Amino acid sequence: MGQPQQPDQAEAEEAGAGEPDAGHSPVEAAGGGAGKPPLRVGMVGYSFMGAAHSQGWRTAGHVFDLPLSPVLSAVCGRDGQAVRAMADRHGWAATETDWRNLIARDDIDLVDICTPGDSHADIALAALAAGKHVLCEKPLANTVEEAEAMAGAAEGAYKRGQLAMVGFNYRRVPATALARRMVAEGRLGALRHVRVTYLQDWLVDPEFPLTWRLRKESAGSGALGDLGAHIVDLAQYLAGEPVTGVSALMETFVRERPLPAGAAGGLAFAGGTAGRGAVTVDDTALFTGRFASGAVASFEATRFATGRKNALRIELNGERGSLAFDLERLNELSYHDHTEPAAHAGFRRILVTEPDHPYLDAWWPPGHGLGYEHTFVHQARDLVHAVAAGTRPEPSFADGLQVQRVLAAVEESAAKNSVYTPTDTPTAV
Ligand code: SOE
Repeated sequence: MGQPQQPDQAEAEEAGAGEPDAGHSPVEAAGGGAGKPPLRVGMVGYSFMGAAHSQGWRTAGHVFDLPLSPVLSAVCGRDGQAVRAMADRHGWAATETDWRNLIARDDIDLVDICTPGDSHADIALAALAAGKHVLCEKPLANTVEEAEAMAGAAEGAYKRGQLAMVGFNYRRVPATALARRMVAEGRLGALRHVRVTYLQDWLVDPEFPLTWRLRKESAGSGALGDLGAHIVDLAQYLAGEPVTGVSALMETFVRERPLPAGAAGGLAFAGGTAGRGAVTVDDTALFTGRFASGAVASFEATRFATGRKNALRIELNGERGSLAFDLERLNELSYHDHTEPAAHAGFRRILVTEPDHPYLDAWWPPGHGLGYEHTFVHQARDLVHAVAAGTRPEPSFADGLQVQRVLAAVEESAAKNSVYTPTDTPTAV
């Protein structure tokens, strides 16, 4: 399978305006779809997340028996040449250089938004108004106000038969889905602690340039929105309840960085730089939180955890047992059953590769593990099923709004010397 050529290409350049690319003939549907009605996807953004979502759409129908067959109809980005190269590599039939033209196409049923956060609201609202289903990368938006508008529009659209989902892909790791199932079965009993960290280190070098993820106007926030959004969603999803308030601390360690000379987007950078500019987002966010049930949580999101590449770890402790997960060992789930006799109780490793584990009936024999990209295949699978059945997909835009409220409360608390800050009116998760 083709990997993205340059995961760090210009994500910030992806949502712009320009001329449609008319001269390319369609390629085949994403497969496994003989005789099935199509679900025609148009994607905005074509870099790291665009590549990951492409994997999802292209593979889902080959692995799972889906009611609709995903078709990679068109991909959109401002740089016509770069987006054409991406389309050829990943199997998209056509390209556009203006997202408005993509939305206007009548060969698109679903718009998949993989751009930086500053364009999520505009694209999602326009796509819903045009009658399309929407999948939007996380975080849902850059502000609570935008997220509220999006969740409101999604609710109205749902009544017209359109669906809207947020791309919190870590819900779709078989081990986290199994953890959710075990919590819902009551295996942990009353929940006491949720302990979650998301650690990366790609900003440790002070000469790493000021890309869009380091600018408030494009990313909304830093480690908080990028990584914190994931762990807030995962914690709420696994606990089965929303965070109701937080006390937070945020820090920006490197306040000025070189400006990239050209377009730059991702987590590795090879281009030139020119001048310096101010970093306007957080490098790290640490916060504690409360759940309505009385359980408490701690969160840490950082891009400065030297040596940690993509370490999302979550542990839940309840009165009857505990669960622990580490994204860097994503085929495993640790479980301690506290009702067993102390003499032989203890954490044990569940190898989450059995056919009766979530998503795994369609994959490889036990022990033949999955990876990061499969979360995007599962995301596509779940959304296709929801579209076919007309059921509300999860995580919904309302769930994305709830996460946004927690992020806003974290920023407010950090600005007020960590004072405890409620998350407003929590929606169900
Ligand atoms: C960068 O920190 C990033 O690519 C996030 O934006 C993704 O959401 C996460 O899955 C991996 O890391």
